[in-house]
Amino acid sequence: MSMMIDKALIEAENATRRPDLAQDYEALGARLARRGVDIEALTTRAMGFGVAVPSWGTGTGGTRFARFPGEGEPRGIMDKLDDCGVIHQLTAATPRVSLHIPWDKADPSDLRAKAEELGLGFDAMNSNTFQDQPDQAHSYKFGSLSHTDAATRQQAIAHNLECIEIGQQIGAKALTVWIGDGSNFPGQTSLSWQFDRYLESMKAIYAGLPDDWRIFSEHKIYEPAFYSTVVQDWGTSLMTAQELGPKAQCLVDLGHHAPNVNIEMIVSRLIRAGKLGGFHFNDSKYGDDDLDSGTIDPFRLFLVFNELVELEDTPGLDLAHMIDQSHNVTDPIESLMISACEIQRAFVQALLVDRVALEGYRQENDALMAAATLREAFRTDVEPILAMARLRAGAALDPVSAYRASGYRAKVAAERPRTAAGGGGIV
Ligand code: LRH
Ligand code: MN
Ligand code: MN
Repeated sequence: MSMMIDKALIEAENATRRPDLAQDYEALGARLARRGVDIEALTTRAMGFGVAVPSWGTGTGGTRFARFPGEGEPRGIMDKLDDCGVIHQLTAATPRVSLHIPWDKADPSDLRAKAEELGLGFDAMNSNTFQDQPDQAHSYKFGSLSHTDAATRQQAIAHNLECIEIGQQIGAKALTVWIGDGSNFPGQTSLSWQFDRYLESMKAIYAGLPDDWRIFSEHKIYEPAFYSTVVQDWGTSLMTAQELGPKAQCLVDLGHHAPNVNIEMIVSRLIRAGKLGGFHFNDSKYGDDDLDSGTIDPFRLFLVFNELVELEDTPGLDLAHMIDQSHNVTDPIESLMISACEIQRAFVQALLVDRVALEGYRQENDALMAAATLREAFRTDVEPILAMARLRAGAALDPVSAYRASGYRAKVAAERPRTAAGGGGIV
């Protein structure tokens, strides 16, 4: 049974907000027209924007200390897809889901049928060689694709090939590889030979990639390895993508950098190298916090999109926009809806940058006015554009309000048994 939200409820919710939106949209339209900007063009772009939801984000996350599950946690991938269907229904901004294998392993035809029923597609597949599964022959305690033991490496390669195979059956077109391999002590591993082994394994996976697929290499500065990590930054990720070939690109997870790193610069460099494949959006204060997008540093998110918009006509640029978050104290559906809207907001704000003026200020070395040009776009309240995009797509003007009014969580809680609280874990 589909758990989608009743359309009449969304319409009733929207009806109460429509008059205000009409006024706000008109006022913003007039304001933008004075700047020579057509609000309708922006609304069309907003409607065309989509970001994928991570299946694993629909359950309450946890830290290594504890997990505090909420009501009605999804029991498996079919429940997760139901939740993703609601997120898309109410935001019209999340048309695809990114799966993690083996967490989401199921009969591919069931996955396809369920997604179809919910109007969803699938984005990049994610492999998992950072945990041991109950039935596996070789442990990843000391690494996976870069392990010293050839049989362990082979097992990790085979898992990635299986992810591609599953993905092919459900219409996915990319595989994201993130490994936890590294070391906890200086001297524990050879920084050089370990990377060579990783590359060799990645080449074996690349060889099994269909022609119309891409493989994304995701870097992360540290964790779970605390002294060294094999793919620790965008330099190693770029080396990997260049070594593998044209179907290999880099994935930037916003939380995977040291504090203060200029991520928008990394984005620009990777695009210029033809090697930016996609994103894992989230926000962070300290490390890989996986907090909701745009909740800590919305200006940084805007600056990332500023680069994307400035370079959007780059030939061959085809980005997989995905969210990667962990929700510990909120209803994951609400967090994912808010995040999708914040990502979409950053995109629309970046579209507002007066690029002709900006380039003029750059040429004149007018640093103050160049920065002011960006701020003018960032400070513009584009909510009426986002809301209008949702209204026209049949989604909710206020997704969280409609979701709460629907009683969805209580309804699914009646079917989904409470999950156990307790020890840590990332999902
Ligand atoms: C690693 C990561 C990676 C994993 C996900 C669960 O920190 O960002 O993308 O697949 O978390
Ligand atoms: Mn990630
Ligand atoms: Mn992460």
